[in-house]
Amino acid sequence: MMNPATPSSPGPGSPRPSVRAGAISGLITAAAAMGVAQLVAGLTTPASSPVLAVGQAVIDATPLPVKDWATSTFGTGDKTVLVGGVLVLLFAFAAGIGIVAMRRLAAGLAGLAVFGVIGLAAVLTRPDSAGSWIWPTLIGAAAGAFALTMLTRTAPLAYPNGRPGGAAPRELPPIIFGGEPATAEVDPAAGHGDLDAARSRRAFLTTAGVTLIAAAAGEVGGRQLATRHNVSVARSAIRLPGAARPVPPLPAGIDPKVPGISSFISPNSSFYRIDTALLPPQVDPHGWSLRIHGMVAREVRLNFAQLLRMPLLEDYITLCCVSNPVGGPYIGNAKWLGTSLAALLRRAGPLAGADQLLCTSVDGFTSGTPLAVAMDGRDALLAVGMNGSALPVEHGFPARLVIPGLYGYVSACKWVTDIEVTTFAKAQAYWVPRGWSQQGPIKTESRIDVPASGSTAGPGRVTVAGVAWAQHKGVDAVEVRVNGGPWQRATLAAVPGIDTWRQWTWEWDATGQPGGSYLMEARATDATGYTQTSLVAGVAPNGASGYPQVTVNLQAS
Ligand SMILES: Nc1nc2c(c(=O)[nH]1)N[C@H]1C(S)=C(S)[C@@H](COP(=O)(O)O)O[C@H]1N2
Ligand SMILES: [Mo]
Repeated sequence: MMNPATPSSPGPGSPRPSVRAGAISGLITAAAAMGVAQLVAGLTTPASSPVLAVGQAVIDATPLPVKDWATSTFGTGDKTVLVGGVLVLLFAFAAGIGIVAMRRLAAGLAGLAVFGVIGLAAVLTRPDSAGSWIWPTLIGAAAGAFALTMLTRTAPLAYPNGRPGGAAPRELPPIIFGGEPATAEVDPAAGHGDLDAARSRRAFLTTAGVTLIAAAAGEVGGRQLATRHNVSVARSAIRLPGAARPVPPLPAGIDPKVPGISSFISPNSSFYRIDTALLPPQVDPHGWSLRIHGMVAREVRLNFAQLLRMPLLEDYITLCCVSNPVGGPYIGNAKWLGTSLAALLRRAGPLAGADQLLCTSVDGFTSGTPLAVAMDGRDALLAVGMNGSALPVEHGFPARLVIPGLYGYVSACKWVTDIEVTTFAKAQAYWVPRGWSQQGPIKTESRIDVPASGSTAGPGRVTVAGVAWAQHKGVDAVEVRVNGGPWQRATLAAVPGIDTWRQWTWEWDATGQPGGSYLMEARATDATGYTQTSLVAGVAPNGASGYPQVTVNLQAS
């Protein structure tokens, strides 16, 4: 469709809307399309928003070096940064579409249609999508088309090179939407140009303002409506049964009184969160089920009520992310409540030759766990509880896997709904084609929590403290050295078992040392006799290694 006000090939001297008006129109069009799409998604299924779906697709498509850079630069804010980047690109293109539309509306609308197609493709390729997920994109695109049409029709016209005849640039009156094309009849030199120009600008600004308000209302309303779908009410209604095998009380000597040392238990509210989900999946426990199938003697299906009737075990297990840099924060320890994964697998009866559990989340994420590890007697859990409450939504409500000794990406599938017993040769889990190792045993590591790097300490005694971990092996020793000097034994706190991190403290007697900066390093030795390597490795492809290092400035004594 052509806008009568904007000839397809304006001569250099003919009036047309300014580039600025075009760019503004494009931006507003994008905002309107997205706002309306968010609103429709909020009314129907929040995950069907094309904005989310495209963001999610970008996250899934991000190559390892970029994801690595984003994580190391922005930490857990990496998703926000990636999506922000996408929005910046999107708005840049939208501005271009607006500029083009001012000359040829049809071309602008075609550009908009390209966005619509990208949105539809993203939405429909989400693992949990349904046919009805097209509506937010379609209705959003239609709203965008309408907004763009209105904006081009009301955009004030200006002479790009000044007015013919040498007068100052002035603008032309608006085209009344749906009315006769007026441009042809208007003689810019006829004398009432100023009044008309003012009217025109007002019409454009009104259209732009109304559209922006609608866009914002859609965005805010859509977000608001999306919360209707959250399962926090269903979650708080859950009464978890007691454990058939509870943990004994924690031994004395846990949590040494050192300010700044990691607490033995990481509270749910501050437990690190890593996943690919822009919106944590909202899984109603009443609709949840788990299917175990593939290379098994008999398929097993389990709903949430049946899961809660199974014997539940309690255990302290320290979860760790493969993306945790040396000294980094992506590790946490919790008391988990769940049923034995091995028992469930025995019920299904894995067939000979199977070596992998391909575990799938409701959002399509998959983790690949060695079958042998899940069955070797360690507390591999299909967990429902974390630190005494139902799993928080961001941590996998209503059910997730927790397996001591393996990085989260190969063991800790959240919102798990499907376990396929298969082989590593046949199936690759989510992160494997993206450059991470198929196998992800946790490396024996340590972290110095205090003193903080760059802080000032002393004079006199300085308490150095932190945590060390070698899940399902156990930490036997931690040593600390200062400025490359001899390694000195730290004091280990008690632990309830071998599946958690272990707190440690060491007193540095800095009495008599001159001021200046000192480098602290630590290393752990696990119960197999292996000592944490000094070899520095980045997080990809199978976890960082090296000694944690902290520099402290010592007050001279
Ligand atoms: N569904 C789903 N489960 C997932 C992930 C994910 O992206 N999606 N990430 C895994 C990774 S990489 C880690 S380290 C752990 C983190 O669990 P947390 O967020 O509860 O700490 O979850 C694992 N389970
Ligand atoms: Mo992870």
